[in-house]
Amino acid sequence: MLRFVTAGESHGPSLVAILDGLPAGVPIDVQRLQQEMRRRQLGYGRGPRMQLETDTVELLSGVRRGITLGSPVALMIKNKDASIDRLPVVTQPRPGHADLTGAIKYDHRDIRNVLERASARETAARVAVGAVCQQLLASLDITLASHVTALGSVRATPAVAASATALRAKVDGTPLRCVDSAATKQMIRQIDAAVKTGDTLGGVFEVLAFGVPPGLGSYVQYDRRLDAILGRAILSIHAVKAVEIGDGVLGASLPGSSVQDEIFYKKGAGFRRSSNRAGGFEGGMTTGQPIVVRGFLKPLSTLRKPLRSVEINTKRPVVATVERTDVTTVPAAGVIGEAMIAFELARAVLEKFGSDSLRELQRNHQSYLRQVAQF
Ligand code: EPS
Repeated sequence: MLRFVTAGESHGPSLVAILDGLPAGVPIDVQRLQQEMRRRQLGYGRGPRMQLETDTVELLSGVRRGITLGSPVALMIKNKDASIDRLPVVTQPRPGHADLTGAIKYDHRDIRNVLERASARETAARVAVGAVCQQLLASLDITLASHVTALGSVRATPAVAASATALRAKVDGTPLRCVDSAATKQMIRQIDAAVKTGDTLGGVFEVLAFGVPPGLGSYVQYDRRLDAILGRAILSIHAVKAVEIGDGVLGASLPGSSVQDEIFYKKGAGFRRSSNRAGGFEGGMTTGQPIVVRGFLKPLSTLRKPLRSVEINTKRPVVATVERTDVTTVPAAGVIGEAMIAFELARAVLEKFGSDSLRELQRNHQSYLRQVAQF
């Protein structure tokens, strides 16, 4: 079973992740890992911390001469800002962050003990894990990309992408990882306005996965439904408050005849659909069409224009602590979304094709694809 844990505080010495359960024989390209880390740091509206950090990944175990060994892979990202022991005590919780409930739950009188771990900096470790998983998936021709579909009140025109490579090429060099350049300009204007007022902005990112075989996940038990698993994975990302798969939200207000993807068959080409409103899932299983998952982020809760709060010792009304922060992280959240989906897909693939080595995995995968083609 593929699993991972992360450790590390935002301003501690480093972030660490252990990814356990990878098959042996997977080539790991460290340069490509590094590119994924860099993608998480980009985006107009990110704060000064991203100028400071390089988010360099060190592979500590589980990989030898660029190939996985089948043993746990440990990854480390050293923090340049490792000032945790010098940072002041925090006693004025920020509404919307983990501050107050975290302090109550763990009985901390210094909220810094909560916010250091609750910080979205932890997602750097997740992106490192996801980047390794993407390399495993690439060996089965499963590829992922993401883009921003809305930021603040601005919505982008939907992206039409035939492949992850095409979508990445379209968005990764743009300031907000968005296909719509006119919408990007408006988004930038909103970010600039939020900088002036000390506010923050949320938005929506979309993750797509291409080349996914039909039949990952299962309808037979609630906890084997892969769409539900992906929903949890996306909701686990900081500030995400809602998830959508395919046209899920729109579909709720339409008649059934306008929502399902009709089935066609052509000799030689097999079964096909002319639409993908289901976002690649029916009955909790992948259909073989691209997976389309969206994450909806609330605006970040660290505000330079702080909201009303209460000092936890005196119980007097105050305004919340002002921490250095980003104005928006929606472009980065898409990259984190990719990492989380990559991890869950890698896990589902390994569960279905059970494998200790890449060779065995590729053989089982190919044999299943032949079976599917003959159905
Ligand atoms: C982040 C690092 C953090 C924040 C952000 C994400 O760095 P610092 O706290 O030093 O500015 O920029 O964290 C949050 C938005 C949050 O709410 O915790 C990162 O590496 O992504």
